[in-house]
Parts: sequence; structure tokens; C-alpha cells
Amino acid sequence: MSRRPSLTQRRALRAWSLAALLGMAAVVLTACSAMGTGTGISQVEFTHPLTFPAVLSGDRGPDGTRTYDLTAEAGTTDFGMGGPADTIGLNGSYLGPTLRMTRGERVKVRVRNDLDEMTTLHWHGLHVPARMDGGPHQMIEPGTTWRPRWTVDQPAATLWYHSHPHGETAQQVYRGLAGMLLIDDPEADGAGLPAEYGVDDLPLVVQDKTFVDDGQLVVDPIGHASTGFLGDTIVVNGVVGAFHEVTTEAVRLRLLNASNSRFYNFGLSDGREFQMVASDGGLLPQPLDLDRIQLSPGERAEIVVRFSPGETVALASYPPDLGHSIGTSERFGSGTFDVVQFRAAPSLTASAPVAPELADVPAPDAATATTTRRFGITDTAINGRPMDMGRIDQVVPIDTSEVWEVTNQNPQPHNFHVHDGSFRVLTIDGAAPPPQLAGYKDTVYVAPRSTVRLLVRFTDYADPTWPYMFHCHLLLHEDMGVMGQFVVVRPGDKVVPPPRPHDSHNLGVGQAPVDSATAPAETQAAHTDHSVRSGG
Ligand SMILES: [Cu+2]
Repeated sequence: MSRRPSLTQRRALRAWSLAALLGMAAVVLTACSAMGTGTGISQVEFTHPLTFPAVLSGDRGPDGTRTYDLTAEAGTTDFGMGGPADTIGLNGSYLGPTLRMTRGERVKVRVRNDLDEMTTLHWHGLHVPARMDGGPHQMIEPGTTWRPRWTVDQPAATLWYHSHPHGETAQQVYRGLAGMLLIDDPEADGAGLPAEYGVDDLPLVVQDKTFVDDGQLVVDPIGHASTGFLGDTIVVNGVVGAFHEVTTEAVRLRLLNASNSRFYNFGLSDGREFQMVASDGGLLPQPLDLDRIQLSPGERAEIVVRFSPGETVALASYPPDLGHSIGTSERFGSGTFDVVQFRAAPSLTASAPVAPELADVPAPDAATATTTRRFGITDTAINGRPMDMGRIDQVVPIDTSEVWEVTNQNPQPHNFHVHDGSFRVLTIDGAAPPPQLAGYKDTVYVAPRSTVRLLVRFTDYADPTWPYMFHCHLLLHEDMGVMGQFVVVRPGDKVVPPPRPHDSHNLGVGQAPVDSATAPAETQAAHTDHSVRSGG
């Protein structure tokens, strides 16, 4: 089986670079600040029609299971930056199709790896058994196929998928291994949201890249900032300088921050308000009138924007509010720049108003929690321990509410992502969260020196061997070890730590069922909890 000969070298280089980064942090930060290196966005002309990933709805078999085929492959992609770039993607050369799944259906995905390097595919925001999660333990060797399956049991939401091999996530996602995953739920049909994909229901995979003169991507997972790589060019759905012809009065934007470390504070270029209708895990209780929505890496939001005939307005990003960062936010992705331009037709098709009530989202009740766990985040570790694939950090009883108290102990930004569904934000530094964070979330910003309290509950899929991950979703930090593992157990379960990868050429390979068609445990009894959800 072919393996990438450069893997060890690249890891050695990264280790060296990390040492340099940490050892000379002050110097690096000062230098970055002084030179403004690589953090600003170059303004471009908006001359390319925005394109949308193909929709993959799967094939429904006689037993009702819907099967999706994804193949990770290498190729070249011409971003119009001087020539083709070497990229990787799923069912194409860059990014992957938009997977659409309907609540209640059984699904199976065949993920074939035609790359010459190992990868994984993680379903970010999906409620799935741990061994179907596509985290670092579900490595897919080159030339093999991984076959996860599960039953979709969570409300309508904008999720995504991306590769998640430990230590390699930043470069693989940057090179293209990511895509949208949309959950459809008939219960959400009454929300009055635009729903014609690619017309008035637009997925926007927002990333920042840097190109060299011949059009190749600069692949630099470490970057110049302590938070990781920042590109100088915005790419939306793989398009640089994208515009979209608006034909309807209202357009729904499904915003995904799929960047390595850049924060976006989205708003319209003329400052008009929009309606935020959904966060990471699904619809908000009511639409929120906002003029900004800030997303850290991994977060999503759905917004509805209304247009007037004949106008041109852009979705922009404004300087993010990162809290008590050292110095300015420049090196963490700042500035004001346009992301994608919208050109409204001379006459627009009428759009339905957004319903005043979108979904039943009861207030979270912290009093239901039986345990409080504390997570202290630093540059390279959580609770002082860098990620170890052979160590279980937290053992969580099934179907029990807990408070997870996450503290950023650094003077720099982090965020926090929990696998296996959604949580609720209880407080941020003791105060109630703003309404845009009051719905179902799976990734939340944790400002420097701040504490965010989350209410979590894992309703089913107990498995004392296969862990889920919690981690910072700034991809450099994740790769560097700002990640931990938890198992969900039933009373009396004996926890068996997963195998620790022991050789450099076989990074992260566990006992994951690669190339196995064996049917694992599927949906167990569904539980319903009205304040916290990990699905059912
Ligand atoms: Cu971080």
C-alpha cells in the first residue's frame, strides 16, 4: 500500500516549527503585528459566477437505506489565480458534494480513499455512534473504503463534513477535503425559508487561501499567527471573486466558516439587517434581526437577506470582536472586506415572509445537570494534557445532563467543538449568551481568559471503547493537541482505551472497521430531551 514518504518529514518539520512558534511566540507575534504579514485580505473583482456544490441525495435501496458514495481524490483546480493548483476533494478535485439527508432515514456512506495519504471523514454536528463519527480513529487507508452507517435523527440543520486525521486536519481541509451536509426535516417546512438550492437557498463554504504566482496554493498549516494559517484571498465554494444573480426577494445563506483560523464577522456591505434563522444545530426559536453574525472556524449560521430589484450589495466581513486579545485582532483575521457580491435582477420573484416562530427550543435548565467538568484550554493542551489517541479523558454516563465549563487560559482566541451533536450555551463569563448563541450549538468561541459554560447530554450510542472528540476547531490548535477524547457509557461498562498509534508511518490507525461491511450498532431507543440534544 502506498504511503506518503514525506509524512514523517512533514511531522518533523511541524514539530520543529511548533517549538519555534512557542519558543519565540512574543517575537513572532510582534513581527506579525509589525509587518502585517499574510493576515489582510486582498480585495478582488467580483467577476466569477458563484457555483454551488452538486447535491448528493444518495440512492434508496430496497430496505430503505440511503447509500451515498464519496471518493477522496487528488486533482487540480483552477481558481483563476495564474494557473491550476494541486488540490484534493471528494467526488471532484476540490471540496465535496452537498450531502442531503432526511430525518428518520437510515443512511450508509461508502467513503473510498483514492489519495496516496491516509484520511478520515468526520460528520461535523451529526449525532452518530462514535465508531461512525469519522474522527482520528476511523482512518481510511489509501485504496480502501470506509462504510459508516447510522439513522438520521436530528432536526433540520446546516452541518458539514471534513477530514479529521490527527495532526493532518489543517492541511487536508485547506487543500479541499470538506463539504456541506444538510439535514432536512419535514417539521421545518413551515418556517417559510427560501429552499431552492442554488437559487435562493445558498450554501456558502467560506475559506481564506493564499496563492503563489503560478496559481498554486500556499499550504502552510502553521501560518504566521499563533492561531494558525491566515490566507489573503477569500474563496467561496471554491470560487475567488464570486457574484450571484439574485432572482427572488429573499435569499437564505447557509454560512459555513470552513477556514483554518480566520474569524468572520459577517454583515451586508450597506449595513442592512438580515434575519438569522438557524445556528449550528438547527433553527432558532424565532428569527433574529441582526446586522452582524460572527463565526469562528467550524461554526455555521443561516441568515435570510432581502433584496430590492436592481441593486448590488455584498456579503462582507467586518472586524471580529474577539474579546480580550493581546494587542489588536489583526493577526487573528481582521479588516473589512467583501466575501461575495449579490446582483439583484430588475424584477424579483416574491418570497414568503419568514415565520415568526421557527422551532421549539426550550430554555436549557442547568439544574438538570448532575456533574460539572472543567476544560482548561491552552496553546497545545486541554487540562494540561495534549491529545493522546490512546487515552480516554472523560467518561460520560449516557443520557445524563452535565455542565461543561470551558476556560480559555490563553491570551489568544480558541473555540470549543464537541462531537456527537449539539449542546446549549448556559453562560459566558457568568452572563446569559446573546440570542444568536442561545440555540443548538456544536462549536462556540471562547475568548481569551473567558469561561463558557455548556449544557451537554449524550442521549444514546454508549460505547466504552470508541471515543468522541472535544477540541479547539482552530485547525492548527487541533493538530497540535488541543483535543481530548470522551466515551459515553452505560452503568457498569468497562472502559477500554483505544489503541495508541505506535509508529510514525501508521499515524492514528486504530481498530476502525475499514473496508468492513459489518453492520454496527445502529440507532438505539430514541430519547427526547427538550433542552439538550445529541439526537436520538
Ligand atoms: Cu485553539
